[in-house]
Amino acid sequence: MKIYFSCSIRGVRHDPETPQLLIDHLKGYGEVLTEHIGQVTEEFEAGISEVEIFNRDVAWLEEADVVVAEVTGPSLGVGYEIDIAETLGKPILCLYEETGKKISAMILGNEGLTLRSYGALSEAYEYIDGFLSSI
Ligand code: 6IA
Repeated sequence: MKIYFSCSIRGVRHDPETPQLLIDHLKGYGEVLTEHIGQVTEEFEAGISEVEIFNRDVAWLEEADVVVAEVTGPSLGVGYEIDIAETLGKPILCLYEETGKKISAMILGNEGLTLRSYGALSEAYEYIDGFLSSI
């Protein structure tokens, strides 16, 4: 299974550890096309242009069997990727941590998405397990 994992990079990154932990869990189900976005370092964006990033990510979205998005921190890129994935007809799981802050109504109000809120990360893993085994 090819998995496109989406999470905030230049938007609000609410917890620096969570993306990599989710990616590590997703790897148990197949190839995570975006595995490099787990760790954002100073060198992270060196050597690749904005156009190359956009084109590569759209190609990966086309290639993916499923999209898993961590949507706790607001991100233009994540919202945009969810829209592209929806247009492509991909199954989409959106996970967000219960922080007390409301997620955009454009996500919460979209009945075409599978939305799950988690407290402990173990709950997020359970939602991933349920979603991916149903595909
Ligand atoms: O608006 P944001 O930056 O928060 O958008 C985050 C989303 O856009 C993520 O889900 C990524 O899939 C995508 N995205 C944004 N920047 C990059 C990126 N830059 N590389 C891949 N996807 C990105 C750094 C490239 C670096 C590893 C050489």
